[in-house]
Amino acid sequence: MQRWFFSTNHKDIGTLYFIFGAWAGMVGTSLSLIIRAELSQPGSLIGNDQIYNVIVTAHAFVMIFFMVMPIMIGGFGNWLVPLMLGAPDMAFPRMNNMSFWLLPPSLSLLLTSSMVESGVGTGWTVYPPLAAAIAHAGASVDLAIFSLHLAGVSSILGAVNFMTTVINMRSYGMTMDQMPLFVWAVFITAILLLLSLPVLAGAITMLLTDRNLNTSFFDPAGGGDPILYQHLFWFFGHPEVYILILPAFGMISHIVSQESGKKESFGTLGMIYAMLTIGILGFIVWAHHMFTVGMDVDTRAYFTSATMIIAIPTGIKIFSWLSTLHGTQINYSPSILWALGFIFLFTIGGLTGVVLANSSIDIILHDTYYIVAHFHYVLSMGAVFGIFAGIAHWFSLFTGFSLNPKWMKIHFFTTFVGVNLTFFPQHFLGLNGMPRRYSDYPDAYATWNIISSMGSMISFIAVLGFLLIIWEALTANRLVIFSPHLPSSIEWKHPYPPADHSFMEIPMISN
Ligand code: HAS
Ligand code: CU
Repeated sequence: MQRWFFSTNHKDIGTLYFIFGAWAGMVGTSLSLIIRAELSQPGSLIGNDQIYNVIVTAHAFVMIFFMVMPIMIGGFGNWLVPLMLGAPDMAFPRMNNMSFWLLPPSLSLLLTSSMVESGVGTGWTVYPPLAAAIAHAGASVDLAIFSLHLAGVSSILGAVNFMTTVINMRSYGMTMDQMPLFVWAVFITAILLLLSLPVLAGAITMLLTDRNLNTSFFDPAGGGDPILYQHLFWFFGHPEVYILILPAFGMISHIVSQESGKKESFGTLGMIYAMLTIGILGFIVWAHHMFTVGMDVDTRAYFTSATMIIAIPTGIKIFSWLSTLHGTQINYSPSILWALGFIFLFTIGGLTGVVLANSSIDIILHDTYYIVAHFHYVLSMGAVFGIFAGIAHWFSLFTGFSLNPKWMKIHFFTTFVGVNLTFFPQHFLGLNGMPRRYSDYPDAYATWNIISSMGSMISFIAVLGFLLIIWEALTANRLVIFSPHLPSSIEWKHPYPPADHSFMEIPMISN
């Protein structure tokens, strides 16, 4: 078998995750384009609402579990955490390989679930009774559950690996408070994964037995309660959204501090405490996703207040990044452009989150496009901008080659226009009452939907351009030479030179 298949090297595995995540990203993008095509004008394109909902569900699953998480934690985490700790590799290198190889079967099960019977048209939340055996007969939902089981095992093993590595394999003399912020971010993300995924696994397994073995955990006819599923799902689901964003926070901190030219980022210890606070609070706010289930007013008041408190540590992070940049001469390189875009657009998404935290407002806005706008600002423009910032910043370390900076800037501005045109109008649609997860709408919603679909085409053109940029960088042979004596080439100012210099091993591609 090829050497890369069984590789236990954290860099090889990180690269596998990048390739896998990029591939899944293409699948997820294609699905999103089908969604925007269906919604690009009133009336029906696909002609089948179940299929439309299957596409929406698959889009969310692919993007969350097979694009963002593998790239951020699997790709950047594997590549950078051992280097930043001065460790020779991850703590459990062979388990690391297994974490990766659980993902392709998991993705296969998910894609199969969309292709057999009538697919999973439940949304990524998989709520019963819609996801139960009557509304979704056939094997589709079961296949999706198995897919999540495998992805969950992969992530739990990965989380154990990162936590063990961070706790035990820091280089001699590096205390926890001296640990780089990206390592902290991945460490806290791993804790969140370890504590939240088993709850999801429990919930979907209970759903599986409800569907197949005549249990009735979620079926009132047998004494069960469908709301119990929602509580279990969101006890996982809310920490999951911070799992998706914390590694980006970590990457943005490195980029902002490096690009500012200052020796250290503003308030490093405060950043650590802010991430810890976000991680802890993330576990006690879950019912803000369920304000419409008929909660009593005290419970609503509690979840509103607890949720709004998260704006404080998040604000600490935003203002610390801005303070780091304060007074510096910004050299608008691709990585700082993505980082600035991240800070600006993530803040917009965060502010609409605070709007939604108010339970009385949320009862109006729940299940409308306002929610879709909120989470795409924090995900498509938060998490994804973080990924692009990381690629712009570390591509040369990973490959030994350099990206064309001019094309990278064009890519940034095209993406910036595309995603804002796609998602900003969705705030208006939501405020006007357009519900999510429907394939058609009254004519009154046409204008903003047309603009939104045009925005998605611009983003798609940007994606194609990015593929071209990667291809050009890999074939143009502009070799980058790393040296501790070139302070600007990579973050050598920190006390963690890579444990080995294996970028010298990267074979030169000759053309
Ligand atoms: Fe969210 C729904 C509330 C952050 C992702 N979120 C979602 C969904 C996703 C998602 C995917 O309370 C939909 C799930 C589904 O399929 O149904 N979210 C928040 C709040 C925050 C937040 C308060 N979300 C995220 C992040 C995500 C993410 C990060 C992924 C990366 N979200 C909600 C609520 C819902 C929700 C409701 C349910 C809606 C429904 O009905 O379904 C916070 O973490 C955001 C903090 C960040 C900031 C910005 C920077 C802070 C500064 C400090 C000053 C700000 C202050 C606030 C003092 C706040 C600059 C002032 C307030 C003003 C409005 C001016
Ligand atoms: Cu939440």
